[in-house]
Amino acid sequence: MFKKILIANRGEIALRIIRTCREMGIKTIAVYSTADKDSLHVKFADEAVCIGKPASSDSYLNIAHIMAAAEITNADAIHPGYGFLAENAKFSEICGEHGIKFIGPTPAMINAMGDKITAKETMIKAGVPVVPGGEGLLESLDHALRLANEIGYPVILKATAGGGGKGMRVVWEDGDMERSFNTAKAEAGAAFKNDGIYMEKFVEEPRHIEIQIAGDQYGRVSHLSERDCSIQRRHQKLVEESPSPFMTPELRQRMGDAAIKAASAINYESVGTIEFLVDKHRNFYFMEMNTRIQVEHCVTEEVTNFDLIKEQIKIAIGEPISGTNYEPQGHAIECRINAEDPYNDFRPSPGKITVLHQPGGHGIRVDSHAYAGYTIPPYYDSMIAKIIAVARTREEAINTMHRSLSEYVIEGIKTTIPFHLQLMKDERFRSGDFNTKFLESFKLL
Ligand code: MV4
Repeated sequence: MFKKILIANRGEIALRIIRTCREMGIKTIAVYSTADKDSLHVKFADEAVCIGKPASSDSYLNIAHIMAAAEITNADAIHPGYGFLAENAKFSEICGEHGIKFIGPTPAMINAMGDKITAKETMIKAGVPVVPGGEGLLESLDHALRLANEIGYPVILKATAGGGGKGMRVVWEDGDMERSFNTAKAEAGAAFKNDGIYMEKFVEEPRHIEIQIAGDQYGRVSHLSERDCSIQRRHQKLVEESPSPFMTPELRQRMGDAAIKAASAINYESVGTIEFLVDKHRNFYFMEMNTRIQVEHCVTEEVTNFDLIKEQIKIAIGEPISGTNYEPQGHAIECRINAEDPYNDFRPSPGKITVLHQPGGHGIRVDSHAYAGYTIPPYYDSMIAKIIAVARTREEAINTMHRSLSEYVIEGIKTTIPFHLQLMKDERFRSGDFNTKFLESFKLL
């Protein structure tokens, strides 16, 4: 087993990884920017190394600084967490060159899913359903117009180097194509230094349902059921749950099979997620694969009783997985608590937490790096806690979540707690009748 793991991340996920390492008897090394010197991950790790100035490019994204920290501390492995370098093929490659195990997929696996057109072609070959559309890059405006008329409007333009919603354009008719084509291309070029775009049929009012998978070094892949992540705002997930209220045993079987095919097609090693769009007729389409542990992994942990970080570390050391698929037991919901003002367009609200009482009690898990007296720096993600409620039924989990939110005391900053309190009482949310457009019409009182 690894003796020492360096955690190339911060915040709640760094703490989450430290907890599992401690249970496994593995020593941990925290890295931190000068803005994070008073962070909990620094205090809780066995060793800590400052890797630079507050800007991510000088610290958590700085490969040279992180590798230097790993060398001087003798790390056997690096866990990238999520965000930052988690899906950086170059980083995975450099770790390998230094004889340090990257706890995640190989560079080839990251690249196979990082380029969306390549990923889609791989999925078609593997027999995974994809959204109908033109194969390959759009060569010209003319090409785009021809293809849109073949597919039928509405269509969506996406960046091949994109993901997570950046640089997408929905086009409803010929007359809108020129402008959309040009802006999509310009945005893609500016955001990803790659202006390649492609086209798909636009699926209206879809659900976002993803399948958690795990693959080992011997080519075996299993799935651990789904998460419904349809409660999103501007491509930021706010609430996730498992099982999906839209799921049926038959759909889980079909989506689970497709997810295993998808991961097997690239011989995927590590934990990962296959994201699908699901329409109202329960047709589902591959959207993208996340080659990392995700923020919302906790809901799967609570309904399957797996520690996914532990599984990820065991896979990295070369242990085989069981090869069994897992059904959710009970129901888990996660609310992301962000330091943002929900009454003011979710504007970030960094600053000092003066008073803090985090919820607890039966059925509640809180993953957070917040403490009373902690100052949230303005440089990074605004998520300060995840509350996960677990119960036998969805209704009970929602009630437990509402109860826990109502006892959460946090002063000094604004948070998204009022938003979640109202959502947990919302009739449409409670009935399970929602899709990715739900929050567009949700009014905070
Ligand atoms: C789509 C779509 C409808 N049709 N593709 C958004 C994130 C990126 N991964 C892909 N996304 C979408 N792709 C087709 N062909 C609608 C979205 C989409 C969306 C997807 C999941 C969750 C929230 C969303 C919000 C707006 C649009």
